[in-house]
Amino acid sequence: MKENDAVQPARPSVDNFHQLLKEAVARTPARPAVIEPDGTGAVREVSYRRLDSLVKEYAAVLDGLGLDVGDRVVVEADTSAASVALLLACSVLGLPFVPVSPQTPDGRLQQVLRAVEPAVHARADGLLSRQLPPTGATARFGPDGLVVERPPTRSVRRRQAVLATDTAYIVFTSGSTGRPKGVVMSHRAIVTFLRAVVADGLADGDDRVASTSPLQFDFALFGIGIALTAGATLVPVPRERLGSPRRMIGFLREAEVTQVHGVPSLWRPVLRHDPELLRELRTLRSVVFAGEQFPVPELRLLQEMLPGTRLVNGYGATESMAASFTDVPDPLPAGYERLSIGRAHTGAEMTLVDGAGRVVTEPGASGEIYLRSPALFSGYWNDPEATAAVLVPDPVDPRHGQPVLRTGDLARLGVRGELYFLGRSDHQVQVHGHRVELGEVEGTLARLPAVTAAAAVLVPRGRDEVLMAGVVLDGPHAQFDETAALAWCARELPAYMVPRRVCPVPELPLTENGKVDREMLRHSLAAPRNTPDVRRPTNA
Ligand code: HFR
Repeated sequence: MKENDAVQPARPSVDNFHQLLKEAVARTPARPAVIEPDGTGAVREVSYRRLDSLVKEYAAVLDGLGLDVGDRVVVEADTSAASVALLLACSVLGLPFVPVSPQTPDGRLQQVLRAVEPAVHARADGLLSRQLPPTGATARFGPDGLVVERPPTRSVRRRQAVLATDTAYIVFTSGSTGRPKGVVMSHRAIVTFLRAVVADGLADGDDRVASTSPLQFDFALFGIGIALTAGATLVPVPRERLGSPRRMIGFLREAEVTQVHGVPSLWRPVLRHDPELLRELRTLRSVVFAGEQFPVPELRLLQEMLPGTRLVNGYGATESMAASFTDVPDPLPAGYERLSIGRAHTGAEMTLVDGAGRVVTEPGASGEIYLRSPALFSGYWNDPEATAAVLVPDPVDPRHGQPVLRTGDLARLGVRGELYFLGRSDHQVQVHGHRVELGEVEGTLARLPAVTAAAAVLVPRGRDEVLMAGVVLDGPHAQFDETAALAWCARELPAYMVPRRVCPVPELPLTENGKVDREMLRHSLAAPRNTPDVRRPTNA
């Protein structure tokens, strides 16, 4: 670099998240990048060319703030053309984005802000203001631009360029055990992963990919990334559409969506109340689900309502964005209990390790999944101990020094090397000294005719803990006989795995990311009304 050159603004490397947009704009500038509500009840198309100009506009404002590569930007928004543009503008300048959804409670947002100490907290236009103490710079953004309300203090520029190993984003996991952890993903990790998954055929330029997860869940970032990489059209589904089957299906049908991304619970309302509505989705070619096991009875009904539609079981953790994409057999064979999570996408590999630390090679044997991949996360934000616990030496040969991801998931090895998900190692609970896999209890309950979904939890009872289960029935008027259900479990499971109670629940409580909220379920099942055999105070 010549001596008298002014410091060049950070120039991104080729495998920067923004590069995915550059390539899509070069290929199909006029194609819609995003289809979104225009605020009048209709939808508008935002072309790749228009998205690119919005990115440039945002990047110019951000670049003027004198931030340094690595300074964080918290983006509080739902998925939209504007929020996608801001993620890309941050990427081109090497500013890690930290997505949070507007539903994030103040307390949790505070935890994230304290952890990442963002240079800017950018909020989408139209969001109600929060009662938060000022945390430094704030900005608002929308289709008309990015406006800095309170400028950040200028950083000393210590970096010269944006590299593939720099951080693209930090996503905070719900941290089921206590404090949420920030998963740090590099540009190289996500670009390598997204290119591999599109090359494996998950989506193409003709797809209209509907995204239904909140922005702080990397399933939403996955939908954005897949659409950009394939040059497809992203169709964010407005949150208010998700609760009502008719409104959700209506939106998907009118937008002529070809692929829907969502957690299994996304489908529960329409499957329970109005499954025939699904037949209206004539343009739907594939459904990608991820995040937890799809209850088999519900999956069967979904498959029946969407004949010929590809159902893809996407498995993986935020620490690698995902690991495998496996087509659900069509039709699902009878007695099919455990969904296959197949084998890792091209460019990655899953290995099973048993309790003794040996690599599992025998079909039928089970162990913990270790993931080998160039798309692994860089570590947990500011938490080297937690990082060292999951980025571990390769169990096949630790000497080469390349770490692998210890997933905490258990799986069984199939005859052709495919894996069958068994559950999380921390969903193994001890009941009276016996190890119980909660997924096994849930799978057995889900085989009862009236049951469409089940969740088992350990509920404190006095000094003891007892196994209890909540079940969702297939329709608001379905009959349920708890005694018969318990007898069924007693026939199918060892005695120590039979729940003390099986309680019909109107719906399973869900976390912010749409997964079954076992903490919430434990509290509701422990509530007095659910335990009639507990002696009531006689003051009634
Ligand atoms: C996950 C991980 C994001 C985008 C994940 C696309 C895909 C996957 C993701 C979502 C996620 N069957 N159990 C399954 N990043 Br495709 O849920 N990430 S996470 O970090 O919040 O949770 C854990 O969820 C895994 O370790 C598993 O225990 C569980 N899980 N997918 C599946 C699953 C069963 N398909």
